[in-house]
This record gives sequence, structure tokens and C-alpha cells, in this order.
Amino acid sequence: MTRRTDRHTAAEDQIPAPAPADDRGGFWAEQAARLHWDTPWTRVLDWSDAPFAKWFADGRLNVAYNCVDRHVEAGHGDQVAFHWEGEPGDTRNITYADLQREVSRTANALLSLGLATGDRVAIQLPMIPEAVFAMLACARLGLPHSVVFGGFSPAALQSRIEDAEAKLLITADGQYRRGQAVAMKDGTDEAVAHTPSIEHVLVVRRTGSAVAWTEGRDLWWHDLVDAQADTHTPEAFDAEHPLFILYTSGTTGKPKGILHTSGGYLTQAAYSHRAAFDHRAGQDVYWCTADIGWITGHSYIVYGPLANRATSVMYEGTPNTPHEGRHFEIIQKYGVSIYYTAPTLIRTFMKWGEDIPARYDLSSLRVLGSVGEPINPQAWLWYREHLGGNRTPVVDTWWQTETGAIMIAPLPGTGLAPKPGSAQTPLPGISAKVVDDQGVEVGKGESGYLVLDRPWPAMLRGVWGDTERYRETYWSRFAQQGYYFAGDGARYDEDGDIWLLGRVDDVMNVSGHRISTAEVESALVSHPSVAEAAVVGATDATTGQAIVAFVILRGSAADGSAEAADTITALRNHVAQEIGPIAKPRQVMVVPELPKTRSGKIMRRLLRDVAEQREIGDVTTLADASVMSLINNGLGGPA
Ligand code: 6R9
Repeated sequence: MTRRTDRHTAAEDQIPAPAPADDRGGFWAEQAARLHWDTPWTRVLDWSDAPFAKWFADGRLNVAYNCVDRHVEAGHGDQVAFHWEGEPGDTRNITYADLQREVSRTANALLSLGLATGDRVAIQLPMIPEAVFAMLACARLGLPHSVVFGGFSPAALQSRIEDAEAKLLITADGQYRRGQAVAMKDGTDEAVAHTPSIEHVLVVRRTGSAVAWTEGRDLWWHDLVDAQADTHTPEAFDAEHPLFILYTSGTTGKPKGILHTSGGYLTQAAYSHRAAFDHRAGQDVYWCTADIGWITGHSYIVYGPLANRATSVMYEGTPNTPHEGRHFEIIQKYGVSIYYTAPTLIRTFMKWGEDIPARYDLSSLRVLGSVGEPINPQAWLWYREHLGGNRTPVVDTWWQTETGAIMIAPLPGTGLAPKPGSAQTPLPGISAKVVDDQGVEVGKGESGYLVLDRPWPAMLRGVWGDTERYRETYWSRFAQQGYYFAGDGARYDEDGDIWLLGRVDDVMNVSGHRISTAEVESALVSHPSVAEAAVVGATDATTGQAIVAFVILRGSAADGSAEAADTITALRNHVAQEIGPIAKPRQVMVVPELPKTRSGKIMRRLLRDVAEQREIGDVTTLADASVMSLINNGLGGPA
């Protein structure tokens, strides 16, 4: 197997030095110049209509060409782009030349369906190569994609299709989950039954399970795509042409469609992938374990690595199928040198035991990355020791769906002293601050809110269809200063390094997934037995936070204690059905009342105390101070 082609040049691998604070434009211009532009830009940033940024606005490029064709044209067609591992053990090695043919076929297929530039395409697929082909075909044709995580419910898929008015849905018959073939098309059929914008459903055969079929609407991928010509000439689009919409949870019940565009996004996705992981094209074997349905999958499985001509591993299944050493086995098999995962998985590995990674040869690992939530020092140290053999840097990367790419991380090879648990410092070209309520920067050793005080190339360009929500959510909090409010708390240590402290809003982080309390509450109250619900994120040793729901039951459900256990199970399942299994509460507690302020606002802080079995904090702002003992008595806790 010729994995290491050594075709790279030294210059190609060099990590640029940090930009001086006053030359961010020059720095990003240099990074953008590493892409192929059909029409070069003349202006790096136009911030005159802030907070709506335009980067490289008069430049034109094709994102898919940059991720695929240009590498083939440069003589790297035989380099593997993806070593794909299916959960049942089937594999596929896809070279850049293969990728070019597959993406071209898929693009031709989408054209044959009459899709035109600007039309939206929804994608709900398992972690199979067709997911990448579909995204890149959309990018190639200027069709913004909206990828919906495979674990989301039909209702969640439906609302995302409706919001983006997608014309095409690309899905699969089923997916493998823990050794089982699980239906997927049943769910997508349920979603599209209510979405008139969908004209066609393109279905990949993955599990071979029987599916219902709507003639005229449904098309098999292997019938339509495989019959197409395998060449397609890409067309250039404006740098600000929409590339994708990705829905993420906010503080209200309705997810926001985060909009990303082309030139600036690709510039920063590529730069940050190269810099954060010290990635060397043609040498490294890189593996990001995220799902394509999240931003990490978009930026660090698809766009960043492919723009950098990476050889990646892509894995379909769960980490313990068929055994708990599966990830380590894959690292050993392909000689993975860069591994990028989430703290929740590291803590799971810790639980399974260090003897499992010890059975495999992990000496190929050179850089380890972490994303999704603050990594606790214990997990950081375990990760470095048991995967990295105490040799590798651990790069803790802070960023968000909205930022599009990594913003804060200790770059390897820059001589920064490692600090377990700290993302440390903004990347070159990026500026971040920790500020107080008034927007004034706090001092060393102090905490506050994390803000981004300068525009960045991969920044969101808005919330799909809702300009006001974009301004309100991100730019109103520190409007005077013009800072982007990230929603995270942070602290400067004595060296001025940044430590992330978790969300400061009503967004929970469960296994690195963002879920809003409001979303789960509205799912709960949509159940006939629930009168009222309040949801909090409680600290959890494995998942970071876990969802704990407090419900007041109505009618007969409220008094029949024999049925209480059944009701709780039913409610947990109901939430999983409404949103998806990731939103299933760990606990549902039936309570007689909820703690509220005089203005009727639920005091989640106090419920969190209950959920985490702590002494109840200050109750003086409660409308009725006896509520907490009522709740605690009912739950059998201390009064
Ligand atoms: C990339 C991604 C974003 C939220 C973010 C923060 C948390 C992500 C983190 C981290 C501390 C890190 N978060 N990475 N917190 N340290 N390295 O996860 O995007 O799903 O939009 O979540 O995740 O709270 O605001 P997204």
C-alpha cells in the first residue's frame, strides 16, 4: 500500500507565522491564495454592511474543483482521499480520481433532475461515501446543501426541509447501527409526506432492506447516478455564493439555519485544518470521527481535508461495534497519524479501560485533536497517555457551527507549553476576547463572556430566512462594541491563555451535541400527559452534560403513581421520537410545581441543583419559596 507518496514540498507544509494584529487581511489573503480562483479577488474583506461580512467578494471559484479536480490535475489522482470502513466490515478505498468521477456522476444526476443554481438539497445519509459525493456535487453546482444528522427524527427533518424549501432529499434505505440494519427511508418518507417543496427523493441502497416506493418521486441512486457520464466541467461561483445551511440549536425551540458561503469558508476550513493538526498532504493519514451531519463533519471530514489533499479515514459505525477496540483497530490498520474526536468519546474509552488501546499499535499517531465541549484535564491526560504514548500534542479546538472553522486552539509545533483543558489562544488571523457584562475585557485570572471582536473568513453569513434573528442572537448583546457573542463563558489564566467554561445560555451540550432546553421542553409539553416542563443540563461523567427534565403531569397521569414509571418511559421515548435519540432525557422527574420568579421565569439554576444533588442555592427571588421543599420532598431528597 503506497500511502506515503512524499510528493509534498517543504513549503507546502509550512505553517505560516501568526499575523501581526494589524494585518489580518494580508494573512487571510495569503491563505486564500492557496486555493484555485477562476477570477481572483481584489478586496479581502468588506465589512461596510456589518454584521454581514463579504470576504473575497469579487473573486470566483468552485469549491468542489478545489477539493477534488485540482489535485487530480496536479498528478495526485492515485492518492487515496478516503479509506472508508463500513460498520459490518466492508471497505472502500476512494482515490482522488475516483472521487472526481463519483462527484461528476452525482452532479450530472442532479442536473438531470432539473436542479438549478441556488436550489436547496436536503441530505440525510449514514456515514457512507455517497454522503461526501452528494455534498461535493451540490457544491460543484452551486446548490446549497442542508445535511441533517441521521439520528434526527422525521419531525426534525421535516422542519429543516420546510425552512430551507429544499427541492431534493438524498437519503438511504437504511443504516447500520450497532450491528443492526435500521430503517431510514421509513422516516424520511414520513417527513416528505408533509413537505411539498420536495420534488424527488434520491435513495442510496445501503442495507438492502425493503422500502416503500413512491413512483415518480423516488429514484434509486444506483439507477440514476451510476448511469451518468463520469465527467463534468465545473463552473465558477461568486465567493459569497451560499455553500450550505446547517441547522443548530439556539435558545428557542426552533433550530437556526446557519448559512455558510464559499470562498472565505473554504479558505479558513483549509487553513485551520492544516495548521491545527500540522497536516502534511501525501504523508498523513487523518481521521475525524465526527458525523457528517454536524459542522465538524462538514469542515473537517469534507471541505478542509479535501482542500488540503488529505488522505482520510471515514468510519460508518459506532465505536464499540463489534468490539470496544474498533477505533484502535482502524488506527492500526491504516496507520492513522492525526486523530480528531470529542471528549465524550475519550471518557467512554476511559470507562472501557486502558487495556483496550494497549492491545493495538498506535505508534503512527502524531497529533490528537479534541472538539465539542471543554475537555477535562483528566480526559486530556488519559488521551495523551493511552492514545498518544505521551508523545503527541493534544490540540483542544474551540469553535462553533457559526464560526465554520476552528478559532481557538494551541497549534502544534509552535512551542506553546501544553495546558490540559485549555484551548489557549486564537489562531493566527483570529481575534477573541473575554469580556464582562459591559463588554470590557477582563483581566488575567478573571472570567466573563467569550466574544469574537473581528470578522473572520468562515463566519456565518446569517440565519437562513431570518436576518433579525441573526442580529438579535449574535450581535445585540455587545452591539455597542460590535462584538460577536459566542454564548460561551471563558476565563483568562495568569498567562492570558483562554479556558472555555461552557455555555452561558439555555443550550445544553450532551456528548458534544448542542440541544436547547426549549426544544426538549416543547417536545415534552406536546405529550398529552404533560402540563408543564422544565429542562436542565446536569453534569454527567461521560456525556459532559445530561438532560434532566422536570414535569408536572396533568389529569389522571398526575395521581396514578402506579403508572408513573410507565409515563416516564413514555415521555423519554416521546422526546426521542420528536427530536431524535440524542435528545432523550437521562431522567424525567415528576414534580408538583416548578420554581419560578415573580415574573414567571423558570429558575433553572435551582433545578440544576436538584439534578446534580447539591444543596439548593439562593431561593430569595422565587415567587413562592416553599416550592423547592415541595419538589425535594416529592423526590425523596433533603427538604
Ligand atoms: C464545533 C462544534 C459549539 C459549542 C460551543 C461550545 C462547545 C465546542 C469546544 C467547546 C469548549 C471546546 N465547544 N468545542 N467548548 N472547548 N474545544 O462543536 O460546534 O456543535 O455548534 O457547538 O460547543 O459551547 O459554543 P457546535
